[in-house]
Amino acid sequence: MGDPKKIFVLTGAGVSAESGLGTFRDRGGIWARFDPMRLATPEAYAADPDTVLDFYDHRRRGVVAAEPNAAHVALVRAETRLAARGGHLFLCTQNVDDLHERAGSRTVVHMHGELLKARCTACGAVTPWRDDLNRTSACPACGTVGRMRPDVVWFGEMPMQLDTIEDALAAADLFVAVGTSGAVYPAAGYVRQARALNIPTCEINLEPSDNAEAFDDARYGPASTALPRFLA
Ligand code: BV8
Repeated sequence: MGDPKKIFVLTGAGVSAESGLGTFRDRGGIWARFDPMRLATPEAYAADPDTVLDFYDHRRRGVVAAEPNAAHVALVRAETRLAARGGHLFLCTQNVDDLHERAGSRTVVHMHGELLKARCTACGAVTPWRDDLNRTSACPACGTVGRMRPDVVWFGEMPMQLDTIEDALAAADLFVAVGTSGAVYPAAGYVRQARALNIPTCEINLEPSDNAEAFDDARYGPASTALPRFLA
C-alpha cells in the first residue's frame, strides 16, 4: 500500500461486533430478528413510536454496557501516527454507537447519526439522550412534548455530513472499509467512487462483503486482529 498520508476509513457494525454489539445482517444479526423496514424508518416511528423508541432504548443499553475493542484502538493509534507525520486519518462510521469516541478517536463522522443523541422533531434541536426520555418527554430546547426521537438516520432519510465525506474521499490516497457488508447506500458506493479516483482500496472484514469484487485488496478475519495488523 506504499506510504499513504491520507487514509479514508469507513467502518460498519463489524468493528463493534467483538464489543458485543449486534451486527445487522449476520446470522442472528439485529435485522434478522427485527425488520428494519418496520423499525428504522420515519414511517415506523410515526405509526408506532413506542415500539421504535423501545427498540433504540434496548440497543442504547447495549452500547452503554459495551467497551471498545482492539479494532477501535488500532484506529486511534493510526490516527495519532498519521498526524505525527503530517498525514490524516478520516474516520467515517455507519455505526450509531460511541465506541470510536470512547476508544479515543478525535474526529468521527457519524453518517447514520448517533444513538446517544436525541433530536426534537418539532424544533430540530439535538441534545444528549437521557434515559428518562420517552414519548411523553418535553424537548429541552423548545418544550414541545412527545416529539423526541433518536438522532439516527433511518432508511429513506438523508445521511449526515455527505459533503464532508465526499471531500475527504476525493482527497484520500487510501480507502479502507472495515466490518461492513456493503449493503447500505450511499456508504456502500464509496469504494466505487474511490476506484473511479484511482485511490487504492482495501476491505477488512470477517468474510467477503457484498461489494468485495470492487476492492483492490482484502484482509479477512476478525477486525480486532486483522485491522491492527493492517495498520501496523
Ligand atoms: C438514502 C441507522 C437518499 C439506524 C442505518 C428502497 C427503499 C428505501 C431506500 C432504499 C431502497 N433501495 C436503496 C435504498 C437506499 C437505502 C439502502 O441502501 N437500502 C438498502 C437496504 C438497499 N439507503 C438509505 O435509505 C439511506 N438514505 O439513501 O437517502 C440519499 C441517497 C444518497 C444521497 C442522499 C440521499 C440511509 C441508510 C441509513 C439507514 N440507517 N442505521 C440504526 O442503526 O438503527 S443502516 C444500518 O446498516 C446501520 O447504520 C449499519 O451500519 C448499516 C450498514 O450495515 P453494516 O454496518 O455493514 O452492518 P452489517 O451487519 O450489514 O455488516 C456487518 C459486516 O461485518 C458483515 O459483512 C460481517 O461479515 C462483518 N463482521 C461481523 N463480525 C465481524 C465482522 N467484520 C470484522 N470483524 C468482526 N468481528
